[in-house]
Amino acid sequence: MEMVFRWFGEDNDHIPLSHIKQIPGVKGIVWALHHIPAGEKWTLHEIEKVKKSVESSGFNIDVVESVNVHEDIKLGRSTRDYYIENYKQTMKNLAEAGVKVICYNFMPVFDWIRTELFKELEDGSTALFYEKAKVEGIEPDELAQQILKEKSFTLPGWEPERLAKLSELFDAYQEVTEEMIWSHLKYFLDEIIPLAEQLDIRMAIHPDDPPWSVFGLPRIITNERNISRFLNLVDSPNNGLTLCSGSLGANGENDIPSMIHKFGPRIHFAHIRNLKRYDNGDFVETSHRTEDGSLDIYEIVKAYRKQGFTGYVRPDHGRHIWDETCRPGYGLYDRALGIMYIQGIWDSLVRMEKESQYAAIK
Ligand code: CS2
Ligand code: MN
Repeated sequence: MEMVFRWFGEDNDHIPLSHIKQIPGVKGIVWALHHIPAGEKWTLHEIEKVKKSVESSGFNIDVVESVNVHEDIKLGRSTRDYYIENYKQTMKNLAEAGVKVICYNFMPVFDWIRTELFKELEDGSTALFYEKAKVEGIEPDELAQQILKEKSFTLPGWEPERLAKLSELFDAYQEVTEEMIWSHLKYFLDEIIPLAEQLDIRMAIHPDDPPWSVFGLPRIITNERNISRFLNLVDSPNNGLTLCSGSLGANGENDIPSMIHKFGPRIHFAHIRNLKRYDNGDFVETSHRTEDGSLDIYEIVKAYRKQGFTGYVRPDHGRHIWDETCRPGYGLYDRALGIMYIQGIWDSLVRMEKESQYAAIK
């Protein structure tokens, strides 16, 4: 397991790399060119700039999250080939710079969805919250307005160019069924996975967050059965997963440790976080600690250890604590606590294995 930390860039993140360096065990920065709209090429020149600052701070740039997929590709429009060519060029440039894993998603229109970004928890910290009834009773653009009223940060997944075209996009998806999304995804994979094999890049799709249909939009990367189907669309080790415990775990029927065992070597990137599910379908993000949420983070880390997981892992989101002013989910403090919890479990599992081997020899 290699610990990495998401960082939004020199001008776009309040956390300096030197502070990330003080979190024990972090080897790499998860990054992206956030200013480049989906569908446009990432030039080698722009990539090299990030590489320089990240590497000079003592981190690797092995993991990118995300190279976003243009809506025309998801919609299967005739213009998709143009955007796929751009995507391939970006992959080539990233490979040239030394990138190993590209995280992306295939969610129509929206990336993740929440109804509140700073919901107060019992201990006075705040966290991302999803209220089912609210999503069911609101128009998507109204929710977007509410979410974005706090203008002090940019939100990945809620980029202005995406929101500017909201109603046009909703119209375009009217006729698009889940089966059509599957076939558009297959078309995309047939194009990019052979190139990923040549370049030695591992593609890692992120599950849909939350893992169910929202606003009537089709969503397919939602459960074990669908993930198996996804992996078989193109059965190559380079066609893999970002296994996000918090995204999939919003549905209590998703058994994350069992997925880790089932998909083992196809998981290239692990997102680990906890959340608390309520009976009415709401959920709130919590600290990583098993006792604080509905997911058994101990069992999740144990499943990775048993799989001999050597991929990348990040703490995904954290709460906002100690009065930190930060981008929702992406503060320094709680993600650092999450890292220490994950590493604490991992290290004690390693020690227990050694001790039992030692006992067996004696
Ligand atoms: C992330 C997603 O910030 C987040 O909530 O989990 O935006 C994630 O980066 C993308 O879905 C991955 O493509
Ligand atoms: Mn995630």
